Amino acid sequence: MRTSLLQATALFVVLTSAAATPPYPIPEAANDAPQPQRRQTKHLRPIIERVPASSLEKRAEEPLQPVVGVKGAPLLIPENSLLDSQNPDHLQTNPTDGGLVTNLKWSMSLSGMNLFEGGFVREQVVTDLPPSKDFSAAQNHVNQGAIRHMHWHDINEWGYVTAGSLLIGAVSDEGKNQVFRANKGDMWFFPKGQGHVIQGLSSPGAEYLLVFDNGDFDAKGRTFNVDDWLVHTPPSVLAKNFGMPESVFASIPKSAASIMKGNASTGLISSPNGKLEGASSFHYRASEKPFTVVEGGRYLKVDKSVFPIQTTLASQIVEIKPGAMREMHWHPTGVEWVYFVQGSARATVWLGGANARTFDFTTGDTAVFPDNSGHYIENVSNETVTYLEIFKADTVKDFSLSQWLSLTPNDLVAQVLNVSIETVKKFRTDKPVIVMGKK
Ligand SMILES: *[C@@H]1O[C@H](CO)[C@@H](O)[C@H](O)[C@H]1NC(C)=O
Ligand SMILES: *[C@@H]1O[C@H](CO)[C@@H](O)[C@H](O)[C@H]1NC(C)=O
Ligand SMILES: *[C@@H]1O[C@H](CO)[C@@H](O)[C@H](O)[C@H]1NC(C)=O
Ligand SMILES: CC(=O)N[C@H]1CO[C@H](CO)[C@@H](O)[C@@H]1O
Repeated sequence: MRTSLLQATALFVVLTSAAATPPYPIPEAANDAPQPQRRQTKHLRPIIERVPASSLEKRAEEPLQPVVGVKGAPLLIPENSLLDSQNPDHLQTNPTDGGLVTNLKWSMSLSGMNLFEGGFVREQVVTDLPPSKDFSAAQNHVNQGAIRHMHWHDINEWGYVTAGSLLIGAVSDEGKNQVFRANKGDMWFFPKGQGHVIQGLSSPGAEYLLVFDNGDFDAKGRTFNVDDWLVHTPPSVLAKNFGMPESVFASIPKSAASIMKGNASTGLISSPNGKLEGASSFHYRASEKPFTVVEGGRYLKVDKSVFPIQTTLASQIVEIKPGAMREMHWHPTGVEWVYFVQGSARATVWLGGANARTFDFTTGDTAVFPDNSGHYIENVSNETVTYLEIFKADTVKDFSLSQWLSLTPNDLVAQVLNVSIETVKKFRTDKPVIVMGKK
């Protein structure tokens, strides 16, 4: 069954010389032929579908198609319909999208798990999401009693408890200490160089999200685990440093695992130098703070004014009711890093110069919105969307589009937007943060 070069050349000559009368039939008006009636949208807005696990089979028969109005065509080859259904605004490109916006989304589900006896860690670093130069993140699990080894970093660390509760301890350079219980919804902040330890308290375990103010979390010289230091120090030096015989250090584990199983600590330790509390506290009890409640949801801003030690990685927890939306806005302080804790949402990121792209998000997704980019976040699910906004700044600052437009002379704005002055007068002058909109 070998085809010689000569035969192949002869075939090529036949095909090219017969171009005037193709050797295959062309159906008449092929382009107008009715396409198989598969799922498509008659609206500008794409069909957003979530996939209940029970209907996976049905979903496979009737996948979402890259068709919006008269544009696009159903796929002819098998596709990853599960992934497409999570990214409907990529498959059915929003007609108002345009230009080029590179990918701004990463799903923790695409990160490899580091599994340990006692828990796991998976990360989003700059090589996963290249525009995330200012931020990296890690999703962590510690079983009850399991310990995240004592360590410090050369970058600032922000933590948020997503499930269960943790025991966290730290000692300052002045020898003051703090041991606290961080419950679900609480935050902490450790400035670079601040040693700390984390242990799971609740059963069966606890989970937390870490965000660092540098995208390259895996760089050398970033994480300093105490046992790693001790096993890489001559035993005679350990003996001299601690004033004890070398033999007592022979049992230090050689493993480089960052999480180990263990038993819950009593948490009891007092320092003769005093406690870290008040403005020196590393703990912010966000779970006990009142959110600002608005019609479309609620939010909690945590910046330096309420959590003094947090000089960067200011954050805002936002909860958007079904159908509501984080209003159109932008941030003057830099790139925004985002993490979706719950629910499904979509956001269009606009970079100026006619560049806009709509992304869909669901639980466990991270994203970065470029410095000063215009955006909104709309709940497109039937459950509350909870997400975190993080900034490499000591404050959370944003400009509301509607507030800007409503508080500029109305007759001027009406001309710029080519709408009536009456319309401009109806724009909100307050800053709702989350809007319910009109049905
Ligand atoms: C935890 O406690 C149990 C029972 O007291 C003990 O057998 C075990 O060695 C302890 N585990 C660790 C890691 O210390
Ligand atoms: C939301 O609930 C409504 C009413 O039960 C249902 O028609 C709709 O399909 C649901 N939408 C989503 C995205 O689940
Ligand atoms: C302004 O709006 C009117 C319709 O109300 C339209 O005819 C006109 O072309 C618009 N002007 C511009 C500059 O788009
Ligand atoms: C309550 C409400 O408005 N829910 C909406 C959330 O978004 C989805 C998708 O757009 C709609 O189907 C729901 O009606």
